Amino acid sequence: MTESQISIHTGFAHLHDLPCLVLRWGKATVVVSLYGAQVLSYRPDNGPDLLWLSPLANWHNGSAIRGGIPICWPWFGPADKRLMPDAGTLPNHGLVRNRMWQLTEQYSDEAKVSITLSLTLSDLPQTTSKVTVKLTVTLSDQLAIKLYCDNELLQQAALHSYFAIGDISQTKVYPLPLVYQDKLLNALVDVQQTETGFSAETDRIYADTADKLNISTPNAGVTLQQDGHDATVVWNPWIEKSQKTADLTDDSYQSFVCVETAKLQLDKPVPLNLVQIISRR
Ligand code: TA6
Repeated sequence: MTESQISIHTGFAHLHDLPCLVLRWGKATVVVSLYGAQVLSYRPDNGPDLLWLSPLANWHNGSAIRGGIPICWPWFGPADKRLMPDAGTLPNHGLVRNRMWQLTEQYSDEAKVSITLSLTLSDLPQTTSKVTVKLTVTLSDQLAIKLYCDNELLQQAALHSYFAIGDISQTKVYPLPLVYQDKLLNALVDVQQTETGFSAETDRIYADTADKLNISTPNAGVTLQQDGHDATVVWNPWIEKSQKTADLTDDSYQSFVCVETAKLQLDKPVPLNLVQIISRR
């Protein structure tokens, strides 16, 4: 019989006053912040956390928490001008990382434990009507994250997952397409191999990625199952951007890689149903 439990908890790591939910299924635990509906920790057993949280992460003064799985919605990166003329005034990665979500559903049995957090907004640039976005977190022998919005909107989204790694110089992500959009060069780049390593700042959008990706790093590895996506973003800030980013330490780049399941197309209004499933390899 696998014990499962959902509990409310104040604080996680150095974020002592943060309202959180803790999900337990057997020896597995997940911590989810109500602020931003952000998964902060996933430990499949008593072993290491598969996710990374910056030691300088902050949630006050409207900050987005640096680490875990930030929710980028209803746009990714800088808002696209197709959403509104003065998109430049809008925050990076959408409107929901710094808002308090509500717990609207919960479920637990011996097969799994699950919560759903919801947020209703009436200040989207895409529409004047109220829109509800939901996040369902399901823990079993894997961690499934589903971000969904039934409204047909011009909407982008990303599950901006920060994965803990042992050594950035020995970390690889694969299989990836042979072409990617390099956000640093603002250009399409062709490559000859279907895996990427890391030796400099890396900020890439891979379109039409496989449903299954792997992150390999010394002593550990993660498998991702993706659904509802049209792209995967791979990011590591490397040295200079780590030094310049307030909520990263100078050597943070050595400790995480972001592999982000994303839905970026903006050619027509559609509902959203974006899934990332994380399991240890
Ligand atoms: O997903 C990669 C990226 O878009 C990078 O360009 C970098 O900006 C990163 O997200 C973090 O963004 P944030 O707004 O959380 O600092």
